[in-house]
Amino acid sequence: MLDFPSTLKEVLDTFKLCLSENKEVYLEHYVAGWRGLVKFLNCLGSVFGFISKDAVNKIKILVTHMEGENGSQYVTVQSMVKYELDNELVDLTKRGIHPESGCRTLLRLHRALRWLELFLERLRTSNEDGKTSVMCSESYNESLAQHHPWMVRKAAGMAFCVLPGRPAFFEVMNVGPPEQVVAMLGEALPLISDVYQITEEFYAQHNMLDLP
Ligand code: 1Q0
Repeated sequence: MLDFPSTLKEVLDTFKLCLSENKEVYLEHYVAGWRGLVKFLNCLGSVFGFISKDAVNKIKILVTHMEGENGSQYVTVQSMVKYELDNELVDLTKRGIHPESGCRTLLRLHRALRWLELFLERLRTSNEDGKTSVMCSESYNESLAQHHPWMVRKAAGMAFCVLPGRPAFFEVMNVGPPEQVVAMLGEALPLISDVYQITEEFYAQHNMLDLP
C-alpha cells in the first residue's frame, strides 16, 4: 500500500508498474495509483471533496473484490473481466443485481484516467500563464463529462473554477522547478496512455464500454 506520496512523480510511476510483461493491467498498482492521485486532489481543497469521495468509494469497492474470497481472480483487469463475465457478475445493459461489479467500477476510473491524461498533457504543453481551470474543463468535456448527468457536470465546472494557477499547481506536485515537472510529465504520460489504451481495447473487445 502506498504511503503519503511526497511527489506526484511517485504516484505517476505507480502506473508504470501496472503493465505486466504480456500487457495485462495489474489492479494492485492501478488502485495504488488512484489512491495517490486522490491524496493530491485532497491537497487542492475541500471543494473537490465530492470528487475525491466518489473516487475513494470506487477504490474501496475494487479493494473489497481484491481482498475477498475470489481475490485470486482480481489480479489484473483482464482476469477480473473474464471472471465476472464468465460468472455473470456484471450488469451488462441496465442496473440490476450487481451495482458494485469490479468491471463497472473500474470503467468509471478508467474514464477518469483519460481525463487525467488529457489534463496532464495540457499542463505539460501550456505556458506559464496557462489557465488550469480551462485546461481542466476542456479535458473533462472531452472525456468524463460525456458520461455525467447535468448536475454532476455543473458541480464539476464550479469546482474547476477554484483550481490554483499553473505555478501553484506545479508546486503542489513537489517535483522541482517547472522544467523538471514538464520533463517528468513527458516521461510519465506515455505510460498512462498505454494503460488507458490497453484497458480501453480490452473493454471494447468485450463490449463493455457502456456498462450501466
Ligand atoms: C485537479 C482537478 C480534479 C478534477 C477531477 C475531474 C473529474 C471530475 C469528476 C466529477 C464527478 C465526481 C462525482 C461523482 C460522479 C459519479 O457519478 C461518476 C459515475 O459513477 P457512478 O457510480 O455514479 O456511475 N463517477 C466517476 O465518473 C468517477 C470519477 C472519479 C474522478 C477521480 C478524480 C481523481 C482526481 C485526481 C486528481 C489528480 C490531480 C493530479 C495533479 C495534482 C497536482 C497538484
